[in-house]
Amino acid sequence: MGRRRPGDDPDSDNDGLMDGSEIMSYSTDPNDFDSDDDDYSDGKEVIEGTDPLDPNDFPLTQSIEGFNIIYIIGFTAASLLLITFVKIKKKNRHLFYI
Ligand SMILES: [Ca+2]
Ligand SMILES: [Ca+2]
Ligand SMILES: [Ca+2]
Ligand SMILES: [Ca+2]
Repeated sequence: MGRRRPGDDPDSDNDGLMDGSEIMSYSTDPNDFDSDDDDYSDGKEVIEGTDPLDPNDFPLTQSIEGFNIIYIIGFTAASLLLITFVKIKKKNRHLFYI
C-alpha cells in the first residue's frame, strides 16, 4: 500500500473504475464494462449514484427527475426574486416622487 505506479491498478474493461476499486469498493466485475448489463457502464453508474450491480437501477430516470426538480426550484426562485425586485423598485419610485 502507498506505492502507486502507472499500470499497477489498470482499468481493464475501460469503464472508468480501476480494477482495484471494482473489486474492493464496488464488487463489480473488473473485466466487464457493464456488470449488470443495463447499458450503463459501471463507472457511469458510480458517478450517477445508481447501483452498478442492479439492472433495474440506472441513471436515466434519476437524471430526468433530478433535472426537473432543479429546474422547478430554479424557476420558482427566479420568479420570487423578480417579484421582490419589482416590488422594491415600485416602492422606491413611489417614495422618490413624494
Ligand atoms: Ca474497470
Ligand atoms: Ca467493470
Ligand atoms: Ca450497468
Ligand atoms: Ca445498474
